[in-house]
Amino acid sequence: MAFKENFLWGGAVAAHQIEGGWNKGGKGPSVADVMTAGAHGVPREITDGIVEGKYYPNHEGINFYENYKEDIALFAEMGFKCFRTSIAWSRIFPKGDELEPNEDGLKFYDDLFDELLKHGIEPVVTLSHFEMPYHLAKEYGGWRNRDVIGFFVHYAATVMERYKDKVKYWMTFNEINNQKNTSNPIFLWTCSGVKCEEGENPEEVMYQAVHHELVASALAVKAARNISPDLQVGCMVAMVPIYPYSCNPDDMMLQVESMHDRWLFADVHCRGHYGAYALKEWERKGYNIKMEPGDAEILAEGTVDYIGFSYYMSDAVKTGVNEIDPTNIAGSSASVKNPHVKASDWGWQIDPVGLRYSLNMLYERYELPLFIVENGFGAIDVKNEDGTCDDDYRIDYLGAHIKEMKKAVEFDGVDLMGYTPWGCIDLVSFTTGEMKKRYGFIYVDRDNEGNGTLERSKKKSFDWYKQVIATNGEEV
Ligand code: P53
Repeated sequence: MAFKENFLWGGAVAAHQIEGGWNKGGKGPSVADVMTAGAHGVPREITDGIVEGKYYPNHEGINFYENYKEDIALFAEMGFKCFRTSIAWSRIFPKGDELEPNEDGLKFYDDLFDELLKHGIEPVVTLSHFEMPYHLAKEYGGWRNRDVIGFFVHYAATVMERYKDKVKYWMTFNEINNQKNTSNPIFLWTCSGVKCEEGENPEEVMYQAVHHELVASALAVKAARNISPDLQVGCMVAMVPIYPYSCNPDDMMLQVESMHDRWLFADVHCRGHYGAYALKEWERKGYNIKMEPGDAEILAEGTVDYIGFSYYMSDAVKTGVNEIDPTNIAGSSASVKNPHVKASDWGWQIDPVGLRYSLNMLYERYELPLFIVENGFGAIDVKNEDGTCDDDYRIDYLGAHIKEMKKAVEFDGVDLMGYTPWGCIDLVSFTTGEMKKRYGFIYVDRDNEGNGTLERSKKKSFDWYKQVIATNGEEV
């Protein structure tokens, strides 16, 4: 058998994309609550506060806040061993800088985790998934401000202490490396609550915010160790591996340089210090990234227990290309289309082999347990009259990825903890705010404008995934 007996099959979501109830139970607004809906090629607008008359799809999400019991029953029916979600920070600390947590918010997650455990489903929890309190972004400038470290660590320690007997697996910052792409303001905003001013260098601002987050992540790891030796804290990086377009040595070297954009974050999380290439980049560009005495020790002491990562697509780079393609979400300035792979309707390049490649690269580099906490196929689904949906393309996508993941375990010896496909129930797309970009095994009746009954129904992939789990990945 390829996968361990206790392999964590499940599904993944984020609070802001499913919960709704954006102002219920004392929750404060988060950075996701001021983002309007966009579309492929149409950016989401980040408004100054909540503006009347605008449509904010995350305000209602798919109303998991009130419907979670029914949804968890469906996950249990598929045989989920785990369920990855995030805690909405602003449910616990509505503004972010309070001393006392909001008991209603804490109670909501107690009930949610109890419901999961009742069904034998292990919660896997991200502390910060693009939903920091809006107040911290607006009044403090988000993670560019060092004070946010203290607020985050207080929040992290509060929830880890509260749920230590219910939640074993934690991750600090979702896709912390997304913000490396400063060409689209959505990434700095959602990762860090940062908006750049005229005349600022967004990359320098980004590195400063990232440094604060990395210190905060290390402090959260240290806090977890004091709370309970049972807790496992991981990082979470978006792994979009970059290939050289050709075997031209210049393309190969460009690939190595481009991959530094990916490694920088995981290097600090896993090794406890910045790579030499990062320090050289700051020196070359004249960046002044402020660090305090003691930061180096904190980073060294707070390395993670495992690596959580998302994998959707690969990318390729070619020398001589110098234009950013704004529709390429994965892209660096040298990105080109890979002629050997197809792409989704949103231009995400479909490459199952790239998952095996990623597992190998990560495992060789860090030799830490790996957890694929997101993978999936965003597509336009058509619901049949009887509520079913023939999403064979999704079965093909996920099946092909699971086969490659199996090779990584069987042939390459990678230590893999689990697999949680993204958006196991349809939810609000992060990059576009659409509902029609669907990932789920479970269809949710809601459209881009917020119309629909919110009724849940099973897609064809529902029974397929149930069988995958029942056979521990033997029948794909
Ligand atoms: P949507 C880029 C590359 C890989 C994953 O995205 C990414 C991104 C975008 O930054 O984001 C993750 O909904 C993210 C989820 C998100 C999911 O991918 O735009 O962790 O919150 O929903 C899918 O199709």
